[in-house]
Amino acid sequence: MSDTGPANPVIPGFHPDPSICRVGDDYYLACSSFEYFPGVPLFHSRDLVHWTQIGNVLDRPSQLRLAADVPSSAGIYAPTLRHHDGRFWLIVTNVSGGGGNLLVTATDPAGPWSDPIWAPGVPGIDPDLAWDEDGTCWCTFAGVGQVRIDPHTGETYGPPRKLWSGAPGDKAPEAPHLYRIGDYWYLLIAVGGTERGHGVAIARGLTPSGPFEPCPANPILTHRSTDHPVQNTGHADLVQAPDGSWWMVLLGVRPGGGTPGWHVLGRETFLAPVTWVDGWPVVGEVALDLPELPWPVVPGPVEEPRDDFDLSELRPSWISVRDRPAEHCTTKERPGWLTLRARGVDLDEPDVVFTGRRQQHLSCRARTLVDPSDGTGGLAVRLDERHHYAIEASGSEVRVIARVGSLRTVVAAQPVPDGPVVLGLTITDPPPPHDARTGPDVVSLGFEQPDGTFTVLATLDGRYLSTEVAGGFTGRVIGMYAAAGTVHFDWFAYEPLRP
Ligand code: 6LW
Repeated sequence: MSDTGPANPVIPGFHPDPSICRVGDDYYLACSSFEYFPGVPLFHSRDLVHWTQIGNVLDRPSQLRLAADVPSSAGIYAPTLRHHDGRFWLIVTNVSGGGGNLLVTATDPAGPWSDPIWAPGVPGIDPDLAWDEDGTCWCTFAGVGQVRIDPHTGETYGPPRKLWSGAPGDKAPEAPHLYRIGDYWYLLIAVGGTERGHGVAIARGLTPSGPFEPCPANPILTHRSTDHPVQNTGHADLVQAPDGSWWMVLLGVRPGGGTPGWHVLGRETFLAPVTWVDGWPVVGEVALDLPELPWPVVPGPVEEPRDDFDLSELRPSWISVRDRPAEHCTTKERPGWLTLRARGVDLDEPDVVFTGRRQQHLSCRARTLVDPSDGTGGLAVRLDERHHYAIEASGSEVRVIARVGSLRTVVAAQPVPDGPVVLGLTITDPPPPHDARTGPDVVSLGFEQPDGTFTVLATLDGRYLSTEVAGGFTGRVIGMYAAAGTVHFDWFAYEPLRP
C-alpha cells in the first residue's frame, strides 16, 4: 500500500504464477514456490489489494519431498487454485523427484490439504482445472493441450488434444486458464516466456475444447518494448468481484538500477482492472498506484515485523531450502529461540539448513540475535547456492561471506566478544552518482557492538543477487542458517525501508 492508496505489487516479493478464486466475499490466491519448503503459499483477501498468508498448501513431507539434488528453481512450478462443489482444488506441477502433476483438495483453504493425488496423464506444466455444466472436469496445460480428468482420482480419459497456442510465432504458450463467461468459454494463456517478452493472450469458443477464435487485440497485456516500471507482465488469472467487475492477477518484475535493469525480488503478484468490450476483456494498466477501488479496502492482519519464536510452529511465511526436518529446525529445543542444527554444509550446498522469508521491499533491514556458542551460522540474503551474501558468527569472530557464481570469498572479518551477537544487513539504493552502470541496490552487512552501535563490515553490490545475473525463477530470501554445529536465534526482525 502506498501512503496514498492501494498499490502494486499487491503481493510483493517472489510470489510468481498467481492463481486466484473467490468464494462469496473472500478471495484466495496461490503461487509457485520451487525448491522451498513448505510449498505453494496460500493467501486470503477481502478487497484484492490486502493479502494475508494463511498457510502453505504443501506443508508436510507426504505432500512435498524435495531432495538435495533438486536444482534451484526446480521443484514446484505453477499452481491453479479453484473452488468447486464446496471444496477447494489445487493442481500443480512438481518438476522434480519423479514429479509430474498432482492434485490436492481441502474444505478449509488454510489447510490441512489432502495428500497428493497424481495425474500422470497430464503431460505438461501449468495445469488448469475447469468444470463444465455437466460436471465434467477439463485439465488444460502448457503448450495448450487439454485432457478430461477426474480430479478425485487423477485419472485422465482419452488422448490429450491440442487446443490453441496463441498467434503464429508466439513463444512459450503456457499458464492456460479456462473460464465459462456468458455464452463463451474463454482460454487465457501466457505467451512470450517469462522474461521481458512476456504477455497474455486470450481466445474464446462455444465449448470447453473449442474451436477457439483468438481475440483480435492479442496480446491483451504485455509490457514488452516499453519502459514501464513493471516488466515481464504475464502468467495471469481472472476473477470476478461480487459487484460484477473483473480483475486480473498476474506476475511482473520491478527492474532497478541502470542498464539492463536488475530485478532482485523475483516475479511478484500484481493486480489490474479488466473491462469487457464486444465480448473481449480489455486489461487496464498494471500501475504501481492502483486506481481507487469500487469498494472499501479491508486491511487484513499484518505480520509482526519481529518474530521472537515463542510459538511451537513457525509462521507460514518462513521457508526453508528443500526441507525442514525437526531435528534441524525447531523452536521447541530452547523455548523462545529458533534452533538450527547444521548438516555440516554451508550456503554453497543445496542441503544447507536455512530458514528465511522472502525479501518483499526494494529497501529493507533485517537483524537477528544469534548465539553461536555451539556452532557457526548467521544471517544471509540468498538467491541460490551460487548467489548469496552472509554475515556469519562463529565463537569469537564475525565475517562477511560473498558467493557470486564460482567465486566465494570472505570479504571481511572481525573479532567479537564471545556470546550472543546481533547480526544485520541493510539493503538500500546505491549511493550517487547513478548512471547506466549503477546496480539496483547495495547490501551492507555488519553486527551490533556491545554498546548497541552498528558496525558495517562490508557493503556489496546487489546486482549479483539479481535474476538477470543468477537466472532462475525465484527471488531473494533473507534468513538464518547454520553451517556447523547448533546455532540458536533469539529473534528475527525485518523492517521495510521502501516499498
Ligand atoms: C511456470 C511457467 C513459466 O510454470 O515459468 O516461464 C514456470 N513460464 O508458466 C515457473 O514460473
